[in-house]
Amino acid sequence: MKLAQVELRRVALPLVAPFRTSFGVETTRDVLLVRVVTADAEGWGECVAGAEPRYSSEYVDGAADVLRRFLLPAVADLHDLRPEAVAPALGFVKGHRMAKAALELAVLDAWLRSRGISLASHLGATRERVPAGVSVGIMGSLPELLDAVAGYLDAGYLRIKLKIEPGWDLAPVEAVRERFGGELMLQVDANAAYTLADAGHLAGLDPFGLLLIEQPLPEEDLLGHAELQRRLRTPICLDESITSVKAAADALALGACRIVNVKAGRVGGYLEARRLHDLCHARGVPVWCGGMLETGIGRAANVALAALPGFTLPGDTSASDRYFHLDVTAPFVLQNGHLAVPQGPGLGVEPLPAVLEELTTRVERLR
Ligand code: NPQ
Ligand code: MG
Repeated sequence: MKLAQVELRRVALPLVAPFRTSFGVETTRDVLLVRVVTADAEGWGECVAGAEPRYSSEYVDGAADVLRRFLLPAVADLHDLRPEAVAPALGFVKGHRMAKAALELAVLDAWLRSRGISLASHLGATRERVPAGVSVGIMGSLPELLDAVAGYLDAGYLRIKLKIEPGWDLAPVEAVRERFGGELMLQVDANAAYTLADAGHLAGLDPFGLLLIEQPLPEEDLLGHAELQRRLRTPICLDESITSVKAAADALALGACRIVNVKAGRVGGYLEARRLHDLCHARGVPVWCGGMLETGIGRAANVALAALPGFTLPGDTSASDRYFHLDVTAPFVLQNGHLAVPQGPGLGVEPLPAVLEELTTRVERLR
């Protein structure tokens, strides 16, 4: 396989409601899609970088720039373009994992389509549907939060994740436990908003029986997470800190976490994400699939990944309508709290041409 043409397409998806986290408020998802064309097939990938570098150092204009100037030329030089060849060919570029992951996914999709193999089976999926959790943003008041959680539980979501920050942590957890009971699968995500000085305060979450607390401290602070874990009963799960299999191995060796959030974009691609799953599975460490407000393209890939056997906790693999009125693919819908794993070749989904046109803000064609 050889790269013939590439399209960098920017799409803007208005969110059904603002999504607030400790790092900011999102009202529109500005997404970069990558389309690769080869003689055999075409394929799509999605870059999960945000519009601004708030979740991590990557941002969508930066991803487009590094793809255009460095990543695409390196992959265009490959005469035997196979999915496993992409990451090594891009290794000379430091970082930019979300940009690399988007390109690798587009190549994977094209390669698997040309062979009639689904991404799920290629990755080693063992299930045909995956349990769905939902991430609930920081709200203006507790009644608003309880209404939102009630709506998601009515829709069938099997696990609730509350976004937290200093000033919005113990009270929302207590209110949700009081209203919905102790059996509800409940976890929280701080997106790095705390410091070790908050250890005593965060220990106040322990009585609520949470599944986990996600990324309480900054990305670089593995030792801080290890110290915090010694002071908490609630398991720490790392998200932002897990930038590679190596970072995960180090975090586990240090005792910085007991659970791992797997996001392919954050670790540079679905093949590295599979290796991350394999490492954790071999060590008996539970993993679950994170989410980055993906369109149906990235969502399809996440659902395929989440069908691997080590994904023992429900993921942030929500239905399309959790975020969007209109998705670029046929929407993913909740069926008894689960999403069906696409079974067709490659991603098993593709953009709907009319919707894609309607949502596109910019197209760049390269060859
Ligand atoms: C998390 N996701 O687990 C992320 C955070 C997140 C579903 O909670 C644009 C780009 C918006 C990246 C919103 C969920 C985002 C984003 C939230 C990442 O930490
Ligand atoms: Mg997170």
